[in-house]
Amino acid sequence: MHAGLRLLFFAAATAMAVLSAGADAGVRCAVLPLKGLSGSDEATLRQAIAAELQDGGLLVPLDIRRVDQGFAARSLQAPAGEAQCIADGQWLAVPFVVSGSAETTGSTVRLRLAIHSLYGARPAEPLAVVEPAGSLGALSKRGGMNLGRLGAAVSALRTADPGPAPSVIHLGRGVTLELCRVPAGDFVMGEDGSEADEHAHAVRIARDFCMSRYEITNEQYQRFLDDTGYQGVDQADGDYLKHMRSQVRSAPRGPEYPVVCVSWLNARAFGAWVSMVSGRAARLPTEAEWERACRGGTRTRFYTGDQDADLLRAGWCGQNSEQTLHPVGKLEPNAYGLHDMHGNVWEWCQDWYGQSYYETSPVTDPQGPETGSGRVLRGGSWFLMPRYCRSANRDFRQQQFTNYVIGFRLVVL
Ligand SMILES: [Ca+2]
Ligand SMILES: [Ca+2]
Repeated sequence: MHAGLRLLFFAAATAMAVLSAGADAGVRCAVLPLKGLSGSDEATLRQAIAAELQDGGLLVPLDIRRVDQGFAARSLQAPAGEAQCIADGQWLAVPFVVSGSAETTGSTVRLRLAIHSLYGARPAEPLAVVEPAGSLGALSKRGGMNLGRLGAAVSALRTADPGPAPSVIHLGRGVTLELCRVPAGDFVMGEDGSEADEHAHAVRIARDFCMSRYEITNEQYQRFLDDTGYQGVDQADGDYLKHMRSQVRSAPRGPEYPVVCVSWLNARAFGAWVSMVSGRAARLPTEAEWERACRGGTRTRFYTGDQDADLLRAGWCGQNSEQTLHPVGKLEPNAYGLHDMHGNVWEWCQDWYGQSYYETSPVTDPQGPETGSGRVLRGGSWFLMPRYCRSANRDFRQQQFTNYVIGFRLVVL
């Protein structure tokens, strides 16, 4: 991985990525429903908060109606705590959320407003808190709440020191593996009206997990081979490079490209090595973990939207790849910070594939069928039409199979 990339504080990187989209681009945020107020008072104050943040020139709050519709559709209330703020921000796909509560004494309303960076090292700790108080009329007057500190806290991230390292595993010789946190929670897995094996159903991921931010790269895989002398188990007698050369004459072999021509068995072995090196359990994602991670809180076909054109911002597919794989991390990440979940290379999952598995799978942490003839592949590749790169699309191959469009990433607990 590029040395500079390793050092970037995740929150700062996110803020800068958004800001670099254009000189006038603001940083998206969402003002969540206020606790302790209801009806028109809540609506009035929250609109005023959003307007004042927007006036600050840096933050661009989502339309309040859109936030409320999302809450209503999910039967959610005002956030009960920091963890809920983070979860809400993630399904709203914004890097920052503002949450608040109010206490009313006589005609005085005391607000406590906090802003959270969802991708900081400690998202549960607010970046800044303000506590304006006054009558409803005074607070909802333009600029009446003095919210400058909330915007300033976001602004400060742009120039901050790199700060605490993001979650990183050191693989030796300066090679690292960056991780993103994927929150526990409920989501709808699958997509009705698409392919027969994608029956939409409720799934619960019981605990947070980390996932590698990028597809595993040549550099990382080579560290594993160098460190262990591992001889591979696959249809190419373990010589993944020889096999790869035979299939793609001019395949990019740079360290920052996703490793390909690795069987499921070899991907699993890489996970075991990372476990040994890091002292943390590392393995392939279950199919449910993979889809939870890919969606980043969305229900759309791609984490960027429903249209094929939306995919092109996030994933290398047959329409934008120029018929080759690409270095990891060049396109738009999802709300969890994960790159290339759509396209570039297919990704092995831990599970056996079962065509009708979704009909009978347990709600909580499904692990795939007991047995099968192939292992699950997810996300599509640079080679394929957009519909094969959807969040819900499933495929499979035998576990010793390798080719030049299949790679993987890891879950680390
Ligand atoms: Ca991929
Ligand atoms: Ca499929």
